[in-house]
Amino acid sequence: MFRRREINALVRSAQDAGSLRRVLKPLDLVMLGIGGIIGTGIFVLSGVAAGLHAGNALPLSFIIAGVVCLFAALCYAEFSTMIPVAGSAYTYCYTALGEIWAWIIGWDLILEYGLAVSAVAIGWSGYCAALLRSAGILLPAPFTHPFGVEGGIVNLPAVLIVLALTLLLVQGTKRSAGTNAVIVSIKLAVILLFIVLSIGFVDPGNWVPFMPPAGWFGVFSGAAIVFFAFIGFDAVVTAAEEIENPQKNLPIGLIGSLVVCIVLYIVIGVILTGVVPFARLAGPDAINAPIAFALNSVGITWGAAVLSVGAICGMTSVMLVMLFGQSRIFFAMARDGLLPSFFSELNPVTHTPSKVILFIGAVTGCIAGFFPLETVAELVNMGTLVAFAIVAFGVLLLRARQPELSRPFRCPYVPVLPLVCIGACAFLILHLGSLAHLMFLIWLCIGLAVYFLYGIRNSVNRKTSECRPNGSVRFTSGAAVTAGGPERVVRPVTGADPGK
Ligand code: ALA
Repeated sequence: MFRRREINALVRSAQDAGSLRRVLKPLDLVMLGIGGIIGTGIFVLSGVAAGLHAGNALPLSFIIAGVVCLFAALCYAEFSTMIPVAGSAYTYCYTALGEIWAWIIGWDLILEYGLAVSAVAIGWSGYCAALLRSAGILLPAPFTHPFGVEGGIVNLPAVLIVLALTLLLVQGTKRSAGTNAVIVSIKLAVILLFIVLSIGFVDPGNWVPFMPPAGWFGVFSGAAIVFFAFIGFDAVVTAAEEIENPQKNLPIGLIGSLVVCIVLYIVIGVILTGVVPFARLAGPDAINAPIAFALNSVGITWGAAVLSVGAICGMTSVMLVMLFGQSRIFFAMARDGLLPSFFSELNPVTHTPSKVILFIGAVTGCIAGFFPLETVAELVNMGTLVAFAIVAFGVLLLRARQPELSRPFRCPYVPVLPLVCIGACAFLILHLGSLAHLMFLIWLCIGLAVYFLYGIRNSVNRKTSECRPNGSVRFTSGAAVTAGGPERVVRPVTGADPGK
């Protein structure tokens, strides 16, 4: 349960035959990050955060959430350059904390990415229906709502968009990255359009008073909500095995995409609250589309329509990145034997884990089609904050346990920065609802049951490793620790570790 993977062997095994192709460049990564970040959070939740919690201090909420994410990104950067293999926080925990912790974090990330895809698909469907309605095309209610909601049977557009993106991802990573770059360019363009069109309508009188009625509590509650708007940058590291020169390019992708989004969000927050008195953002007309509402309110209706198209594009790329990230976590967990080997088989033509992508697409598509997920954003935030805190803890632990390891990127101000990151994540978790806490615990219990019934028995570590006195585990580099097919053999090391 507490065995750890040995880093050099882990990297070697990922480089062996059967692994993914390194095709992603720095710009692809920044685009991948932005693709995962800008979506429902800014286009929908910014209105909720300003109207109901943070008021004119919305930019402060963005700064707080953004800084927490930046600290987490620096911790991710240290880990991901040290261990540039698929699996993200899951793999880092395997090396720093041990198998059971890796399982918990992997299970947590499956929840985060899966529900994020479903939630964004539902939002996407709502935006699409509204845009078509404004063009005079009415979609039938039974096929735009889940069963039991407003006469609905299935939210068909949500299912179809998830399936379409699933098929795109199966085609191959480079093609997906290319499509993502086009979509991200469109959404950046509409955000810049919003800034240019609305900046002339800012009334500084709207910014008074600056602090919300609930004071700092409102600002922090707003930060706990808009945190959702930053989720997604961590998906960059799930592509670690498909990145050229990951030691150099991963930090660029992680930190670059996050900084671009922090700056854009602060500017949008300032302009939004300057154009519309914040209390109006909580109104029924604004709550689902606050940014388009701001343009409509100053009479630029064509701009609002263009922005809606951009928002739809934005949500599309978020789903693409999240689906991508989830498939790579599954892939890594299955490669380690903690999930059935079926999930780690690569398609020989496209070099993608196509079976797992199709499986995930089907499950998240069903959730999007049949469930009204009101508390999903909170649950997604919960899962992500837990993941960030564990990664920061892992950085501290590995610095103490293995200070001699080569770290191409070093997180600055250790141990202060990771400790602040852990504290800030815990603080934001406390600002989330109790339902999210409860649902998270239930998901965790299900995960532990799966681990003890399947993972612990089939773990590659357990079957093929030799435990060192300190509990870490070595593999020979002669075979890939990939899918569990009969041709893929992993031999325990009996002599010196050649990677040392
Ligand atoms: N950050 C992503 C969004 O806002 C999850 O949609």
